[in-house]
Amino acid sequence: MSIIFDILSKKIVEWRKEESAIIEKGGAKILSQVTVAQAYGGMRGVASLICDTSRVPQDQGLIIREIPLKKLLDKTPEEIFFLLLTSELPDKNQLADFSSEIRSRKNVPQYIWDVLRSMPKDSHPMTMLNTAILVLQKESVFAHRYDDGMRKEDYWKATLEDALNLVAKLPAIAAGIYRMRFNKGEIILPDPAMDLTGDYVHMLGLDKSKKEEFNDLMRLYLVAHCDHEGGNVSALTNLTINSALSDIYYSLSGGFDGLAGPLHGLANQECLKWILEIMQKYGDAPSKEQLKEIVWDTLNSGKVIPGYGHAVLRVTDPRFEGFLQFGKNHFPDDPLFITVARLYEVVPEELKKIEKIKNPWPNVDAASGSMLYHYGLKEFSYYTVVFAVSRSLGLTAQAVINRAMNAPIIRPKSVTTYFVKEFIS
Ligand code: CMX
Repeated sequence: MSIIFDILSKKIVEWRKEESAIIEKGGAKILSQVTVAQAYGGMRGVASLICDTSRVPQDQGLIIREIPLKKLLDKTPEEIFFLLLTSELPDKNQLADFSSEIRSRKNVPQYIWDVLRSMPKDSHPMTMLNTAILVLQKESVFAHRYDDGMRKEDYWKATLEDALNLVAKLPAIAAGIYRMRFNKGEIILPDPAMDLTGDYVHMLGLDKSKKEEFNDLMRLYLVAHCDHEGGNVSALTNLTINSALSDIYYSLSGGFDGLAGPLHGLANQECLKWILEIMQKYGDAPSKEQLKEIVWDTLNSGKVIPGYGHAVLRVTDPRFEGFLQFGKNHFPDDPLFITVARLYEVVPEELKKIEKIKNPWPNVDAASGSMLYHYGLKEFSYYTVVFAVSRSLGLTAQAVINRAMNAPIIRPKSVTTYFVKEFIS
């Protein structure tokens, strides 16, 4: 059995003891209160969930297992997945073992390709991805072992099997969707000798010039989008579905249905679309004055500025900073990149003038799409799929941890407007 099962077996015993001690000592302490406005306002700011894989302080951005993202930007998706699962970065042996465990699980059953090929040609790539994950559900180790009467103690092991299988297969499925949906020729099958990033790039089959650079961008992309605590739309959906002991094929596909929304993961597609429209209107690299004009045209037409604002963050997203630095290092003269960087000089100052907007700063989606575009991945309806491949690391890790901790079914209480009217009178 792979090292990851051994490490987690030991850690989970400790984590369970720690949780019991916490609840015994401070279980009655009040973590958060909920105002009527918060109940109507998407529960914003209500601390009522435990998620140990990562946290997002509003003044710092993503911290994975107590390591700020800025210190992890040179890591690989395999290292990050190990960190999310275990709370520690792997040493050399652990990484080799973990990587080979993932590499051995890459094969995608033929029926997935058959189903994807039978979908309407204009299906959104996210619909194709979520369909593929759901169709793959029949492979769930958790579902089969549950049917066979698996003990509760072992739920996490079966969930980890599913997590490793899904994370290993998603790059092939995602790359296959790209090639089918955008008529790029035959799908390219996974290579068990390659790491997650290299294989994903290989299977996308893009122009091979600047291959090393694109490989590095993809590595950064897969690391930067991996997790963002437990309360965002996709994470909460994933955890809620999984809490019913629906396996992670069900929960991940449900979570990704949320990621497909324009206020969440689809914002990177929306953002690039918006920037390309600007460039079409004003020519390459519009001036600051022109950008200011377009920002107000967009706002006055009742639309949001994609890639700006956040439900939690109140500073520039460190993930945006990571991509901005990548662009500065590799293609500072690309007009698209110049526009992205110039928007960063313009948009926050304008959004600050609108009182209701709590965060005028860019989130990850303000830059990520332009990076993929630069290297020839120009079909921006595909960008949320790349986001999802990365986010599968965090969402599956969260599900494994919750099964390990025997997290109960999620069931907050709702109240009616009738109740609230009585309550405030
Ligand atoms: N442009 C215009 N208006 C904005 C705005 C933006 N970028 N960001 C916030 N606002 C508006 C909201 O629409 C809201 O208006 P109403 O009260 O009229 O509905 C008001 O400001 C208050 O919003 P908020 O409390 O600052 O932000 P929320 O927590 O409600 O929403 C988010 C957060 C991300 C949905 C919002 O900032 C937004 O729509 N941004 C643009 C889309 C985007 O980039 N999404 C990606 C986020 C990252 C991710 O999850 O992937």
